[in-house]
Amino acid sequence: MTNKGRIFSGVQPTGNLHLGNYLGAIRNFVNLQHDYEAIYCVVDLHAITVWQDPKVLRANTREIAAAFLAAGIDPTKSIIFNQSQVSAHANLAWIFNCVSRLGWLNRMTQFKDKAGKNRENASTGLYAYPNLMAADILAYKATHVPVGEDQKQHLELTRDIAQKFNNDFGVDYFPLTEPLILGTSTRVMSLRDGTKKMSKSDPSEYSRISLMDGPDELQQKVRKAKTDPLPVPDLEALDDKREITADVKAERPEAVNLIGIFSTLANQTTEETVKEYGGQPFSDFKKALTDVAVERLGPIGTEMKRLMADEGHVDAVLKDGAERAAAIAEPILNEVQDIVGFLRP
Ligand code: AQP
Repeated sequence: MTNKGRIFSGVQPTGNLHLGNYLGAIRNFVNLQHDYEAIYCVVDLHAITVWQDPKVLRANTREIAAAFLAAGIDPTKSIIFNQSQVSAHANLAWIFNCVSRLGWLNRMTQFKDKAGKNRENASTGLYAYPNLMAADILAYKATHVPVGEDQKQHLELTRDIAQKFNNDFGVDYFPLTEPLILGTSTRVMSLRDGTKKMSKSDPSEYSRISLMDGPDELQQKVRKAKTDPLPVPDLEALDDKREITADVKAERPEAVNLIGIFSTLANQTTEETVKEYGGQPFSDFKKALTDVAVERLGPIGTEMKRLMADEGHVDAVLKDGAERAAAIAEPILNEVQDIVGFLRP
């Protein structure tokens, strides 16, 4: 393992890859690959917990792989692959279905959000999703998982499963994986509603910035982003940690969200941003936000489009990644099978 340990993280190929996925996850993946042995997965098994058109699923799988590459993940250094191609994930998930408890899954807020009122009609896969996520991570005995804030609860469940497995079988086998919730944009909010997270499944295109938006789309979306009549908050809106106070966040969620996005894209602190733009009308600040978004996201979108037109290259990266991932996960699965008592004649 390289220096600090081994990381695993995944993104679902469910289309509409957005700025939240980039700032909360993919951007960190790029930085972490220098210090950790990194395994980055396009989690297609997770995607089918809700209906996916097969043709679209294939295209979306390539889209995420292209985003990983375009953002700067080096496939010769890190592993990039799609989950279904390494059977250890599904195998270990079944074992974890038998370790994990119904009571634990019943507490998962993501299932409640995603199943909504139509709970009886949700797939059993959607319900058991966190067990598969634990298998994804523990099939590699990953020490750390970089994720956005929304995945923290699932990570805690992964630790519970690891601990129960170790206790049940009297072994010290699985590590207690730590989340890495990094950066200033661990929870990017919708451009239409600052109390809802930016999400792939929001029906409004104007709620999110897509990684493949061109300059015109970026400008339009930022211009239409909801704000309030007040100017950009100034230094008085900061607490003693030099972050926006909880009161201002609660009163002006959309304004605070745009400041967060700007600061992260511009690689500067909240304090630097409010010092520079505090008191100015939002129309001016939105121009600056558009410029930095075009500068930072434009090249990634262009490279993604180029890669998506080169299916052969993307598929070759995924195939090579799956072989390297399987070489790590298969021996771990075999050891787990021995611990559980499965005969391997
Ligand atoms: N709004 C967000 N802010 C910060 N990080 C985010 N992530 C997702 N949304 C935000 C992080 O992106 C990674 C990949 O997410 P995913 O595609 O596997 O699953 P998700 O969390 O279900 O993504 P979406 O976009 O929100 O999709 P839907 O609409 O289906 O729920 C994760 O590390 C996640 O934390």
